[in-house]
Amino acid sequence: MKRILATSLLLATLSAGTATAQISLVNPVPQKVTASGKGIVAAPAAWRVICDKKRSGSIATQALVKATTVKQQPKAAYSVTIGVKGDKAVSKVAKLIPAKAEGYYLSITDKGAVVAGVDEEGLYYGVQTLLASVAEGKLECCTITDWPDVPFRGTVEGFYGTPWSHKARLSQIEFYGRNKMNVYIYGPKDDPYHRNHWRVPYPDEEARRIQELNEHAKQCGVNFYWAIHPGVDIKWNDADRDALMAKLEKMYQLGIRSFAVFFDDIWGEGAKADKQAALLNYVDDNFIKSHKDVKPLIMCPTEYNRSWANDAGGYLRTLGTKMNKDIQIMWTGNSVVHCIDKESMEWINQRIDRKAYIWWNFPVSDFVRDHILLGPAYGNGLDIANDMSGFVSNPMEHAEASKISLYGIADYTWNMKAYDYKADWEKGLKAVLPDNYEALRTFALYNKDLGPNGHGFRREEGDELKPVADAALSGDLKGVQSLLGKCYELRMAVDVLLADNSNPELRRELRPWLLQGKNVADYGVAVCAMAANRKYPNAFPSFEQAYKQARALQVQMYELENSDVRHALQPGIKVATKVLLPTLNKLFTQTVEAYNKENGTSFVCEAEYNPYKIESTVPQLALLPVSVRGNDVTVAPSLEVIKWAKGASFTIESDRNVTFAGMEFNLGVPGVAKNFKLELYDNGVWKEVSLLHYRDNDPVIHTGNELGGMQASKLRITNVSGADKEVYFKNFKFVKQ
Ligand code: 14T
Repeated sequence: MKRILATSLLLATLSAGTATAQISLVNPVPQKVTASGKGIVAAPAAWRVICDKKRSGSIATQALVKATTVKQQPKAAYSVTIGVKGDKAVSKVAKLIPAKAEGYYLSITDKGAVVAGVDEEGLYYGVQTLLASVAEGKLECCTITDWPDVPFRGTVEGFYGTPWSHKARLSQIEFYGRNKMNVYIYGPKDDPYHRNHWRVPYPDEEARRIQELNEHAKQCGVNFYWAIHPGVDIKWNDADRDALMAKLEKMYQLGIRSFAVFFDDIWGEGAKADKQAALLNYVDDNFIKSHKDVKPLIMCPTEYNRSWANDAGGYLRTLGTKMNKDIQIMWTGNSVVHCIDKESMEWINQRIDRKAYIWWNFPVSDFVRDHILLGPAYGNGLDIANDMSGFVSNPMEHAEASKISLYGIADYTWNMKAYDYKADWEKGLKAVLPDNYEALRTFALYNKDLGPNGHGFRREEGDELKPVADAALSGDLKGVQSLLGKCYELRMAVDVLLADNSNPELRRELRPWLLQGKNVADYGVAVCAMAANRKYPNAFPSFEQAYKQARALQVQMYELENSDVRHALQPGIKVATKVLLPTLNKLFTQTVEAYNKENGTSFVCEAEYNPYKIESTVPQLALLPVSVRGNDVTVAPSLEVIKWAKGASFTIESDRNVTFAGMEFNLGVPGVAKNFKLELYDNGVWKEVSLLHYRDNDPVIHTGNELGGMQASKLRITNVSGADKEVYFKNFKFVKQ
């Protein structure tokens, strides 16, 4: 056994990056590159910038001046000539500039470079390409003609949960500029001045921060869109119309020049298409168009995806016909979380009579907070560039980790036909963590899928592992060895990342998943040792030793999920759930079963350790994770409207008897306690416990005093109203003694 371990250790190799041409460092992939002259030469240590006087203050010039890779020297031999079409400096190449918005022409030789933009944006992007291509001290002689496929590219900070920090936003914006994305829509659901208190102006400190973000965005060539979400309680009267105008005007005073209005995730009065259209036309005519320097208005409709669109109700067609054509309309696709294809673009564009502005709900993880999504951005059609007005991604609350897929979204939206998501992913990982790229790659391999979720959106994870998994499960010792190698590889990657100092923010975000990755890898080593021991019964560790360790790691995985490492409302830490962990669990179970059979023993062969199980005839509740923290047992909240059919129930079962101290839950609707029955199961009988609200307008449901001290192994809540009910599942908790 010792020998087996050593060999697999030696054989476990990490895939190393290969040396490639400099242009490969440029993101996004340029439209046209022609190699020329001397090929790859050493980058100059210094260069001098030549441009028309009026260009000296432009952001492209500033980006060159601020560059750390190559110094500015007025007498340097290497010249960088930059300008916008019409400038004297670039008159010689004027004809070579592509006639496409934000396009540029770039020529790099060993003597000098010329960057000529069709506009200021194009010039800025040409400079970004030049800077990226000298990043590693080399320079590739070539000419590039380049432009973006999609006019608006970037992100919408539109998720629920902890909004990004100010520092994270500054870093994001910088990243967008570098990767040629031009949109950041600020719309965090949990900013009170964006949504719940949309009428209230920002306090000074918050206003100053938004101003700083906006200024920074300008420097990075990014349009900072400030979004407002008035639908929660808007009245369709002059007072609220004026309140909206006043708030927008205030934001304009702060320097904001791009705006969005969101009507997502609301119902009732706020959700009426004709009212929304009339209001936005008013805003468009009297605010957006009256300021010459403001970008076209973006709106997010209430029916923002096909599965929610009630075609007969005519909501989308009303927006399409009544709303000014220059107002852009957002769209998430066939459902809330979905990839976009040609057919779905045609469907929506017909209805809204304009090109939809895609809001892609990836890599957002606010509905699967137990996962972190480090996989590539793939699945959208490569033939839909001309069908959309914009494409933004809704990312994770983990800003730094989101950059892996955002790097891909930058690439996809710039040059769709050339988008190769696998190659892009490798580049993205390098861009996010150049010093420890291999470790990040290995770890990311096990953090791609979302696990089962209400939106049914899944991602590939672990396909490359399947042959190894099958071999190991078939009892082939070589297969077990290879699986062991994978576990070591993961273990090593985790340790490297846990000590990485090159991107401390990324390390902080990944930490819970890294700690779980360590558990999974250690568990894998123990399970492989158990399996190997079936062939070499006298080797170290013995079956029983390895079994004991595997069991201990199952408990540790469970305990970590329920520890302080995660926020109470965001329980669970899941890693490698698609292939690796299920494989290890299967191998554990089959190995224990075989051992028990042969030896007449009765070691527990179930792999998953969780004392609580949910069962529910309300499908939306059946998959919610249960977590424990001290004496509190919590069920994760859901973001959805829950369709709770009459007679349907929700049951939590424990593997032992629990003594209850208290309980409360929130179905989001005041007064619904009377529609539900709570029962506890003890010794073969169900006993009812009363439910009540403390206040009329308070949705929280409490239990009667009789609960305290009761013992039970199951708890069941049933809709006894005699009718189907629509509720929420905002909070659910009981407390043990
Ligand atoms: F505005 C939209 F385009 C949109 O996607 N809205 C939200 C978004 O903020 C959130 O991050 C995303 C992923 O959870 O989905 C939307 O939120 C939902 C989706 C639901 F299905 C909220 C409640 C739901 F029931």
